[in-house]
Amino acid sequence: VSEYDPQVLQAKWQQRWEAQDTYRASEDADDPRERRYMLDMFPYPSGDLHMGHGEVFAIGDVVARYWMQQGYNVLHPIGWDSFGLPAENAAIKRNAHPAEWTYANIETQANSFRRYGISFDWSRRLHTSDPDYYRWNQWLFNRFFERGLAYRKGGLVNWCPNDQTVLANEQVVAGKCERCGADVIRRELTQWYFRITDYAQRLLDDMAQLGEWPERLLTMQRNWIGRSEGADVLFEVEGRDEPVHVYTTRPDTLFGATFFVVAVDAALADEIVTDEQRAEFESYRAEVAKLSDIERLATDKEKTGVFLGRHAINPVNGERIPVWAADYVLSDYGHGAIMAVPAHDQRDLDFALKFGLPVKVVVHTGLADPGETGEATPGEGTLVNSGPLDGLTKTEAIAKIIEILEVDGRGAGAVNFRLRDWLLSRQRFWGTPIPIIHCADCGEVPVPDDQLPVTLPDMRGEALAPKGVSPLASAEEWVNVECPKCSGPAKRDTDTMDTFVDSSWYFLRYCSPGYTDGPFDVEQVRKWGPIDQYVGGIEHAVLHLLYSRFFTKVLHDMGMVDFTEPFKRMLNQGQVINGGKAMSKSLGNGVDLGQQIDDFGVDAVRLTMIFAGPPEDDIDWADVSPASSQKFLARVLRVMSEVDSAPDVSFEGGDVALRKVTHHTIDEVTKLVESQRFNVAVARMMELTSAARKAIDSGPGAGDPAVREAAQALAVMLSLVAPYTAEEGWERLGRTGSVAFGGWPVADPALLVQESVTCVVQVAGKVRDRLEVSPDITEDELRALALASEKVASYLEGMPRKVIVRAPKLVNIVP
Ligand code: ANZ
Ligand code: ZN
Repeated sequence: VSEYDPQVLQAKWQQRWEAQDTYRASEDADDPRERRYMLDMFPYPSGDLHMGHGEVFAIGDVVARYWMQQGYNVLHPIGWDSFGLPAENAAIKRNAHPAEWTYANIETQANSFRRYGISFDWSRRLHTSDPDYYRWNQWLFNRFFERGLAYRKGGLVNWCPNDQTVLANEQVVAGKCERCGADVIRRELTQWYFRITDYAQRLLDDMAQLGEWPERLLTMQRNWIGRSEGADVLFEVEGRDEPVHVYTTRPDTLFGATFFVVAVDAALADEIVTDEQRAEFESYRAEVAKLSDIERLATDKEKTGVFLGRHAINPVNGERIPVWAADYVLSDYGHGAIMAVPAHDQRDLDFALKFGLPVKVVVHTGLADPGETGEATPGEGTLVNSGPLDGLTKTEAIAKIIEILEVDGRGAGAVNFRLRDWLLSRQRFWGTPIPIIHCADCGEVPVPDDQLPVTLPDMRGEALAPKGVSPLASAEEWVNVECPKCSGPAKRDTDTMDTFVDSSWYFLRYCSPGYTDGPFDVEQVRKWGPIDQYVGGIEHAVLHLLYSRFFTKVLHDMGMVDFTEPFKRMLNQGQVINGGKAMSKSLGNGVDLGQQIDDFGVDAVRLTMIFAGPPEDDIDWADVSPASSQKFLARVLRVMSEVDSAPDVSFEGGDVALRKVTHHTIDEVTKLVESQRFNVAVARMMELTSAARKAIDSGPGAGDPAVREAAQALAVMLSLVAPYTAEEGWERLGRTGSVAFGGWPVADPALLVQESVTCVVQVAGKVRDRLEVSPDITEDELRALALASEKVASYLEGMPRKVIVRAPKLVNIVP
């Protein structure tokens, strides 16, 4: 492939694209083109780009370039999610400032992106760690604060002992820190929260707008929000004045409640435990504090608990039931206390069997007694042992008991969500300072908008080391300020914001990146938003993708955006793995993107990624061949170089057979790109390349207009995946301007007509009809056609017959 030198093409075209600002979105208000917004999740600047980046951005670029070819004014921006822990850890190690590491890595990645040929509009580049970006995080925080959507509360929070910071629930995965993998523990701390729970129902309802999101993603969000319907029931507890609330999804089983459980870490447990039971309770509580939620809730975990020495009264039948504390009841779900119905709930049954508590069946399901089998019966059935509910179905009983409870003032129907408020304080340095000043007299006072940004003080090296309190606390000069309200001595809040705040609205900033009167120009967002296609990892399902939806709704309520969902269509790419396993240092199976590019060229690497399979699937780098991709690209470029006709030649008189192949390919590739089956689209381009090659070598020859037509269509279609080769080919075809705007080819319907073959229909050995049929016709279809033929019909009257079908060419009807 000597004549195909990818590195030479890259150098040549990269330089031209930059000089001509080829992919810049037009800001011209008079530009008549419809707008489209294509976004890839912005990268975190940890070192150079890796294979994963290579894949996401290759996929996103197919979409962006397709729209450019179709004549849209496309916004395809890039920026960096540049606050966060790794920068800080690197700074501590090198005794440097986190900014040094961060911005050096950003430069490295920016250069790699340019080389990788992604069609970014570089003029809109942003970095979330720039004060003129994070200033607007603070401004938005103030707006949330004014609306009661940002608030501070004490409580048990997730704490990563390794990163020495709190984590949001969404950042705890299977009991471990999402970032570093350490076991997360619980700590009692006062922290800032965003009231995302106020939006729980809308986050669910608006999913109706997300028909073009992967179902898997929607399911994950739906489960995370976790809406359930049931009832709040009030139980009197002996020795306590106020009744205690429990939330249950099965109020129909109220007559089967045989004990009561309070979360061991709930204030209520501490309050009601009797003196005799206190010692045992406290030691149990200390044990549980070491466990994560996941461990606490694991269904296979042996049940544990202690009796609190008190009894509760069942509101419907006055029965006294013992009150226990246990870890399988969570303090921050429902009301942190439950009525336990062991016959119909497995966790309650396990607990009852362990501690010898009674099991009372109240729904007859036809299954064996749970007290005997150890298997609870949660399913449908008929109510028994339940007074006024006897004989009812589960659904009827739920309605009836809610009615009874409401009449008696002992409960009411209720809806509950699993979603918790978003904990946003972090005890780390490299983030957005929370713009609050704590004053002994005035309380929490927001830093006035005109004093934003609150910038980070200059701190470096050891001063940033995690100590369990925010490093900012030691910057005394920075911390001690005047109260903006009373001018008395006050202190800044020393926590920084979760970096997911930064990414919750960056896509809006891209619409007007230099804007100084607000986080974004409302008019520009009206023009560009919402995002037409978003591409990024499924790992953000209940993090970034949920938070961004929440922010968008709040901004909508503030009148700043006119849509309620930020991302119309979502694609979750697969991972690049090697040898069937995720790439990792310990396995030594890492593949370096830069090295692949050095070896095979950008286009071959990108083509390999796209050709490997559907974009949602993982790519096993051990199964693909960038070397064959490179050979293919050399072959296409040769075809384009050999075309021997004028750029303005009419295709009309060209070889019809090749023209048909070209137009079929255009038709199919268009449909395939629309339905995001990019890999098959590439396969079709390969077929067209072979057809053009054949036409040159053993067909009508390189001067036939059909060969130019095929080559030009190829250049445009190929530009989606292999922009350098396509650009070079376009130039060699004598075309001016970038191939990126060559214009998507349109298939001519006249050239799409199916080929047909002639089928002979014989009756008793004599030809009676000829039918024009598709070469793909099935035997059944052909039999039906032949028997329906009028010419044949007269010969068949009264004749007993056997029909022999040889599709597509022969039907023989014999007596
Ligand atoms: C009695 C009952 C009987 C229940 C039965 C279930 C089956 P979802 O669907 O997740 O909302 N529950 C309530 N608060 C809890 C807490 N803080 N920690 C652990 N479990 C809690 O589940 C609601 C059900 O989970 C509630 O309905 C309650 O148990 C339990 F046959 O009440 B049920
Ligand atoms: Zn004050």
